[in-house]
Amino acid sequence: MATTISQLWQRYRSVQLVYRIAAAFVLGSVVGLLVGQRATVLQPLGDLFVRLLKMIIVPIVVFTIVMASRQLSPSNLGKIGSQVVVVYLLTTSIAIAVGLLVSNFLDPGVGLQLAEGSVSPEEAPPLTEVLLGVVPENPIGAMAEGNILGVITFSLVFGIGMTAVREEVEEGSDVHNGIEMLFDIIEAGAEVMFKVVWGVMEYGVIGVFALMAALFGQTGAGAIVDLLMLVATLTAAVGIQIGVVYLLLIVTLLLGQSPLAFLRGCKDAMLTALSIRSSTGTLPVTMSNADENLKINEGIYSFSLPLGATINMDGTAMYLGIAAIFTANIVDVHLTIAQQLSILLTALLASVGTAGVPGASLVMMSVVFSQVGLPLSAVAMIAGIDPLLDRLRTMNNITGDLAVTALVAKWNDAIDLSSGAWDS
Ligand code: DAS
Repeated sequence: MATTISQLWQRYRSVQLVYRIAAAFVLGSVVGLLVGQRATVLQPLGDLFVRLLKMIIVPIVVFTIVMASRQLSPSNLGKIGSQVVVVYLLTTSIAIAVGLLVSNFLDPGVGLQLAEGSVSPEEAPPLTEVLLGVVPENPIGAMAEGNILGVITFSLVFGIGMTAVREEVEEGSDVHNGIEMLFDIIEAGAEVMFKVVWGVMEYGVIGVFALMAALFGQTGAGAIVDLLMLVATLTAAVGIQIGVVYLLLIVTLLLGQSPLAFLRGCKDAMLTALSIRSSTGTLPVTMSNADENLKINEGIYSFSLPLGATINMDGTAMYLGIAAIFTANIVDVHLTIAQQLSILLTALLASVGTAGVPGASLVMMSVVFSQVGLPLSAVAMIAGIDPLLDRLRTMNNITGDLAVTALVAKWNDAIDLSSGAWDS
């Protein structure tokens, strides 16, 4: 009998671990502020945690996406897949518009002066290259380079190919048995990876403590105060996106459910995302919340959540727009509406290509900045507090993944809205 992803969950996840990581986040911050620069000696312990997270991303994505294909036949994957992708792109576009509107209203960065000698913008890859990058030229190369989007695309295509061939050949034939055996092997691989993920998360308690102590030890309270407006702008935009788009529009109006019940159902994943700032690293918890609390059918979430953890990054996309306005303000450049629209499109595509790992936006920010001619040196300045901002973005990212997954599940009668977190 095929093991389901949710059965893997029962065996390996530990909820109180999430709260230990959150406690490490607070304690590390306090220690960093008290100890100051000397706390940066802990940085390697934090870097080790980030490396461990990056180590597990490719195998987790490959095993879970191919395994998910076992539940979905090519026919309904087409229907469900297109619903998921269209709604993902819609919520991301709205998120960027929200970010730009809030930035134009709060004007973060006005009054700050960027140090002279800004770097001239490097040549930005053309938008078509960002789009074509979704298809890997070499799947093994994509895995080696950590091109997560390319890994997802190949895993999806391979998994759908396996289910398509299995449907075409005669049951009991060598090919049919071979494909079932390959699925079993991949399930065993997923089982091992789930065990490894929770081992990495156990270390995460130390890793998060070290990362936060080093961050606040380095920047101290002064630097943070200087950039508080950027944090306030992102916080306001995330609040609007979660409150209006997910809770009011999707959960209340389209699902007809209580927003509090939805938040209760997602709290583990939201807390984990806030703590480890990695959508892909949070994936095991996101899937568990979808399964156990939101009662979404595995055939939907085990496809939409790994995909969402990489291509649906509403918080990231909105942040790319906000950071562009912030940088324009600190170099005293006025962005025209046309330039802001080009930021919207670039941020949309850049967020699709952003991996769900800590600090991923920083890389894509240079794509957006150079697209509109903004100095890349600002990226280094914002990087100082990115670990703080990244948590808000990542929490928004996974909340959007769960809201859209619940909506698509309802459209396909694949969610039980009378039990779990909904029934309270
Ligand atoms: N940390 C990324 C994520 O995991 C988001 C970002 O960097 O913007 O979703």
